[in-house]
Amino acid sequence: MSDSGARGAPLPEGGERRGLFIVVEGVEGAGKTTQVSLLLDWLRAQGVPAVRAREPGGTPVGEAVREVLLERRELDVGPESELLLMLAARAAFVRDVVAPALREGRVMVSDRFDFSTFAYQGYGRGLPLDRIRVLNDFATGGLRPDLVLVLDLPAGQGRARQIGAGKEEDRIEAAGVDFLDRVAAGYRTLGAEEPHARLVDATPEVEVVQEALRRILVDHFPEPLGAGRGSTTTEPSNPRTDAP
Ligand code: Z5A
Repeated sequence: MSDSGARGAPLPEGGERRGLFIVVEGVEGAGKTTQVSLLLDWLRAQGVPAVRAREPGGTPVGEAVREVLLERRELDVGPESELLLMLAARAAFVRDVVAPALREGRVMVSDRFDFSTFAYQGYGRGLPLDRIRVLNDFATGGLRPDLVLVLDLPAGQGRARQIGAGKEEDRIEAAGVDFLDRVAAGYRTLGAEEPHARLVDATPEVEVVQEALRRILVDHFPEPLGAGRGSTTTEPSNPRTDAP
């Protein structure tokens, strides 16, 4: 088990934290969904009780917030409202999804968590990071991930991948190139400076990125992730079949 000091406060509503909380972060198109799917395949093939989730989402409240914030492009949502809605979704996500999984000893792999708020609402929208951290701690009860894997990709490359995949811009992505560049730079800073984060080059092909992620996980968690219990070699998988 990690002793990185990133685990934060006790679980909401008590209980022992027996599992691991791993988060994959990065700009849109960085490959989070793809990489989370491959990690889940790899973990489950080793017999690790792994589950996946995404933010915003994962609960009825979270999915409702997701719809308002991402799909309702006609709404004029100010930065403060955007922040508080994200955190409202996070409070439910931690209480109803993350904490039970950690109590049950599962390895939770989440597509986005609090670095998204620091990157988009902090570095991107310009809200003060120190205030965001205080409000985020209130929403999470102080619970932090064991490890955050930040996929590092210039925002333009991520958008190009999304266009290639036929994905339309959501309300937040539509904020413009400068905004997305600030978000990407923010992620780079967080990935480099936060002690419980690792920055991973997301420009190579999918299998190369996956191999890098697996090596980091084996290095960090040799016990629960079973170093020697399975190869880190990427096996064939269809990442889209395991979407949330
Ligand atoms: N948001 C926020 O503002 N504040 C918060 O606190 C939180 C979120 C939690 C959620 O979007 C939005 O909410 C997001 C931030 C905001 N809005 N923006 N911007 P989301 O997470 O649902 O979606 P996304 O991140 O914007 O996009 P995505 O589709 O999930 O991207 P991805 O998961 O990183 O990439 P992918 O789907 O795995 O791959 C995209 C395409 O690239 C696909 O065709 C892949 O086959 C291809 N791909 C993947 N990897 C590679 C490599 N290595 N090489 C080449 N091509 C690749």
